Amino acid sequence: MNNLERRGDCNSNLRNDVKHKLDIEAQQVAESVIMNVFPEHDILGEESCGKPTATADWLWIIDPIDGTINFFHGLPWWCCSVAARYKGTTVAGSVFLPELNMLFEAVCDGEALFNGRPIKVSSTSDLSLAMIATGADKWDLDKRSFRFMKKVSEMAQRPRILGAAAVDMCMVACGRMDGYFESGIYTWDMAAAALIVERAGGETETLCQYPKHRMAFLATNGHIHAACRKHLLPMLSDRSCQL
Ligand code: LIP
Repeated sequence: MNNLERRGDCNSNLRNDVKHKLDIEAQQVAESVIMNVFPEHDILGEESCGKPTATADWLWIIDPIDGTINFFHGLPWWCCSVAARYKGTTVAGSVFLPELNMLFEAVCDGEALFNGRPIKVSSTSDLSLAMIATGADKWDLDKRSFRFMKKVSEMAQRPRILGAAAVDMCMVACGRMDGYFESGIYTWDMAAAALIVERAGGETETLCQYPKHRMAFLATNGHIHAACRKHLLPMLSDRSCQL
């Protein structure tokens, strides 16, 4: 938190993304802490400085700042996300929002917690009454841009673009959102929050897997999952989906 005055300290500020120096510094701190205790483990992160290929049984998945552009512009809607996987299964995950002092966490055989208290997904079962978080999908700004935003707007009561995938999914886990979908997020965006949604009684699904850890991902309260999938999956078939 003592780096908030460095919000503007970025390596690049582009139309579609901000590369922030604190992303790299925070990743390095997280890696050194983990490697000091578990030198034989592997690490995967958005700013990964770790080993290039994951061969160990244990893999730590780190997004030091999820919601980087929010952080850069001064919005508190960003988080640090860490997950631990054992032989490919996520066994623990935590998502912390430093400026809002909100900690979401879960282990694979326990309850999802928000600041230490159990949470559960919403009971909304009518998709037309659901609030769904999504992303801007504005890449390339071609005719395909915003088509997912348009679809979510059509199928749900309201879409919301809040700019931090892991936080959006934690809102699903605590019942303040009914679902989350994005057509292109990364393993480090979703790894911890997906476990939290599942342990809160929700459902998560990779609708399409793309190269380099990128995917189309859906997380819901479970009740609206099939309806969301029915609307979204046909839109994904025309991309390099590996599923
Ligand atoms: C962000 C995601 C967000 C997505 C943004 C960006 P970052 O991650 O959390 O959901 O819409 O495009 O990818 O880059 O801030 O860690």
